[in-house]
Amino acid sequence: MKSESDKPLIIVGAGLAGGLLATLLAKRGWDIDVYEKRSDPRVAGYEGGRSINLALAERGLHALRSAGADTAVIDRAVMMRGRMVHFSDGTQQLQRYGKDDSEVIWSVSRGELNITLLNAAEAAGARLHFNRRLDAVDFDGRVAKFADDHDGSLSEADFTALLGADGAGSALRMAMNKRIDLGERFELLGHSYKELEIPPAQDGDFCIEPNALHIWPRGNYMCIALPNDEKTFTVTLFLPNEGDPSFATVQNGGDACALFERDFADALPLIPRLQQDFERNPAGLLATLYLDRWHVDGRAVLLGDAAHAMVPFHGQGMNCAFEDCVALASHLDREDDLSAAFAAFETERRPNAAAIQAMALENYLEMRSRVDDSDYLLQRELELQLAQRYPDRFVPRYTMVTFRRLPYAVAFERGRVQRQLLVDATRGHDTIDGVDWSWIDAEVRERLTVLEVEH
Ligand code: FAD
Ligand code: 8RB
Repeated sequence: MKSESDKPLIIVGAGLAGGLLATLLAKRGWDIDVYEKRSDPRVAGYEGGRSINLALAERGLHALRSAGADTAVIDRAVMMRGRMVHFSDGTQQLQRYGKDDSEVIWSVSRGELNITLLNAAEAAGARLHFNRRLDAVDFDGRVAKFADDHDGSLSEADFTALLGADGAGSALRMAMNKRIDLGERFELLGHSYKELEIPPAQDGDFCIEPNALHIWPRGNYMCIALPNDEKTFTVTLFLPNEGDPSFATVQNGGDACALFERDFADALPLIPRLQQDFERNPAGLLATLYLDRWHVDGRAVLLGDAAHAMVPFHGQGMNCAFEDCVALASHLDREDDLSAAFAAFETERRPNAAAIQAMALENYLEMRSRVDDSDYLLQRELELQLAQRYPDRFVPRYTMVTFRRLPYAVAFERGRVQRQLLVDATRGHDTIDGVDWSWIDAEVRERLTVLEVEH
């Protein structure tokens, strides 16, 4: 299908999904305008401010490949081979994510990634408009209204359809909701986060192991750190909103220092500006957004965080948003009209978004407490053995999510079967020596079909 009229498709938001979607669609010959509320980061410097990094995994990387933007991104990324777990007693342990360096995740700078995608979108023929905040939509007349937050001016644009890549606080979603009930539901996690920074060491090098995602699990809360290519780390402290410790009890820089002295003693000397970082940086809320509908006939559709914001604990928000872009572009190619394309996109992606949202919630518990729990370590040991014994049937859930591209919903369901099997097989055992292999073998063959490798 190609455009139904001479009006463009308008992408709202030139963030991560907006940049990639514009590239994919412009390359396929669609007439694309992108409207972004912020100024052009290539001119003004990135408005997001601090150097913030994201974990890029196979799903996101594959989507970048399909836009020809993968090498530019990987060139400046830092490889993360596994979790470096920092225990309370100060010891550390690297838990590898994959079988070798073909199964790693990448720490990338959000600002640089965004710029790479904007350049790719423009090179593909998309027109980018900055300082244009979507303000209102006339769905009948197919006119979008924008405000410039810098000079207060207003403008309008005609469209064939609106593609909403305007993030968790989507203005397009709000406008769609006025026309039809999208069934919007926000579920707050009850925990928030704060970003801190580990600068380079005196000699200019990384202070701690660069090729890992660092985790300080502390039961009901945790810290993580991801490397930046300028040899700093962005640390994120996750705490509950209530209780002790929480953002209710840890209120200022002094409280934060005391918390780190007690619970993150090995990290404290690495964060010289802990007090300032804590007081200057706002605490961010964490929530999951569920919608019953993602589109208004052939006039508007949502994707990425605008459709399904999730908690961060699987590092899949961007990866999932990028997968959405590839899926939407391919449905637009295949279907005869926009309405059918949007409906097919939603049917494909909504169950998968729900599955990664659920897995992201579960991974918080896994990261903050289960990584040093003995039942869990026993199950993990058996899991690694089963993964070797049945490489095409028993694939750890983390691997299916992070290093494969099978639908998230399939990873979720197979993960459930596998977890049950691990719990049943290790029940009453302290080591894996006594497990009943013949029972396990039979269960695996019966309950886990051979998993094809995606191409
Ligand atoms: P965004 O990237 O948020 O883009 C939305 C864009 O729309 C923005 O440019 C915004 O300015 C613009 N906009 C908003 N409103 C309007 C309007 N009214 N009019 C016009 N434009 C508008 N994901 C991972 O996969 N791995 C990670 O490690 C990871 N780490 C993260 C770390 C942090 C600190 C945060 C906050 C998120 C992280 N995520 C991560 C999640 C990831 O950032 C999001 O899932 C992803 O950015 C979603 O892309 P998007 O394009 O839907 O939204
Ligand atoms: N959003 C990540 C993982 C899984 C790591 C593992 C977890 C920070 C906000 Cl919390 C988190 C992961 O299971 O060992 N991979 O990538 C990224 C994560 O947090 C990112 C940096 C983050 N996202 C609001 C803060």
